Amino acid sequence: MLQVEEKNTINFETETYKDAYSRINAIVIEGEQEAYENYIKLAEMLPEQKDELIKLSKMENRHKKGFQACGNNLKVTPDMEFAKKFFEPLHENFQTAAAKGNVVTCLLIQSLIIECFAIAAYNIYIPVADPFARKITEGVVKDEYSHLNFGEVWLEKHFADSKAELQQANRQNLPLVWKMLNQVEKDAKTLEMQKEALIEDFMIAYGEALNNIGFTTGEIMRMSAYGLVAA
Ligand code: PL3
Ligand code: FE2
Ligand code: FE2
Repeated sequence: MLQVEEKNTINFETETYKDAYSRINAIVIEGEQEAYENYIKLAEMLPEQKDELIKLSKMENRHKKGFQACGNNLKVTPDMEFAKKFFEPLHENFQTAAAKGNVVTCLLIQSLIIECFAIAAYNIYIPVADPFARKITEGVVKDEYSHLNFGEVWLEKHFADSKAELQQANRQNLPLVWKMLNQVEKDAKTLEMQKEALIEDFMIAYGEALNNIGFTTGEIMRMSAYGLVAA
């Protein structure tokens, strides 16, 4: 296949770009921080996988530092207050599930939903990123596939016992992803990232994950539709 180098005409120094970046960058930093905390929690909940999960949490901490450097590089101050609010509903659902010992729900929120969201966002961002951020994001997205894989492998192994909880957790949490996407749509567009592309990539990654875990195509379609119904 012929690869044509895409010409990047974005001016990363305009106030408009930097203003949008202050929120998107904060969302990503907060997302990596949440992921870091969530994997530490999961390590407590799954003592057999403790070492592996602590390793994943450390990767998330490195991702956070990488994205902080991206903001610094563009002389942007991330709006962390905005980002905290952005993640609050998903954060609350994870905390509630963890308090109840619902490890399946915790895995669905972190290793499926958040990781697929990150994979979609980072893949769409890479071609339109500034050269510094592109390098960092390329490294990060590789790790995110391995985090998604952790969730897939565990859930596939425990599929029979997890299926009902997964469907319930999907129904509760997928609509939150659409709400989050709607909130970020305008700023993402300023960074030349289209909402439709984000949705498409998210649904592909999420659908593939559900397939790998053991859901049938019909089940995946029904589970995907819940997000749309409540959007
Ligand atoms: C898990 O390892 C990390 C979780 C991060 C979640 C990021 C979600 C980002 C959604 C916002 C869309 C835009 C942009 C990306 C630019 C880097
Ligand atoms: Fe990450
Ligand atoms: Fe991750």
